[in-house]
This record gives sequence, structure tokens and C-alpha cells, in this order.
Amino acid sequence: MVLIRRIEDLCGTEREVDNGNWTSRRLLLAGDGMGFSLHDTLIRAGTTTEMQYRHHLEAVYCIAGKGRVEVVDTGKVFEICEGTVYALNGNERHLLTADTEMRMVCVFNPALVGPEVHDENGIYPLLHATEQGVGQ
Ligand code: 9YT
Repeated sequence: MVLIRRIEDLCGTEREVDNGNWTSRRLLLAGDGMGFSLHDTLIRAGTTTEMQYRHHLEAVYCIAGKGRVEVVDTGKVFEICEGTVYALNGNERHLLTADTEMRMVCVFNPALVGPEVHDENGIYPLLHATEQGVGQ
């Protein structure tokens, strides 16, 4: 069955997750059975967020805005603007800075279940979807 979902349908629901620096609109989640999750994320202008996805691979495609990502271990900085993708294929700890509001299309493997927010180390827990909802 083809799944159709629109960003406006997610506003104010549990699929819209806000951590202060960003708002993630989670279009596809583990329960949708695609094997990845797909998010439309807005990063607020002037913010820097430290993150590390220890349990997930993430690709981030910028479709609007300007900023940069710094890989903490190497100090390498990559400028990000519309049309740029970065893929964290080594679970790298990184800093994302938004000069202007950035709109990012993010794909996670394994798929996020839904309620994940960063812990104090910028990490998402590895949750499992259950028939009842979220399990650990
Ligand atoms: C670009 C990035 O990693 N932002 C943090 C939010 C995350 N992408 C999400 O949960 O959508």
C-alpha cells in the first residue's frame, strides 16, 4: 500500500519533535516498515548543536540555508549549503552550526522509532518499535 503523508499533517503531533535548536518533522519512522526513517528538519539560525549518532547512520541533505559541520575528532570543517549532502558513515561526533535557518532532509538507518531526542552527549538511544508502540 502506498503511504502518503504531508508535512502539514505532522504539525503539533508526536511526529514533530523540537529540541530548541531544531525541529524534526518525522515523515517516515520505523513503524512505517521502510527500513529507514526520513525527516524534514529545520535548524534554527545562530545555533550550534553537538551530536553523535552512535547507534545510527545518518545522511543529511541541505535543501535551504547555510552553515557548516565540523568533525570533532579531526577538526575538519565542511561548508554546507543548498544542494550539499553530508553522510556520517563512521558515527562521527560532530558540530552543526547554522548561519541562517537550514532545512535538512535527514535519513536514519536503522530507522528512528519516533520520540528520540539527544541525550546529554548528543546521542539518540537505540529504540525498537513494538506492536504496542516504543520498546527498548
Ligand atoms: C541535522 C541533524 O542531525 N539535526 C538533528 C535532528 C535530526 N536530524 C532529526 O532527528 O531529524
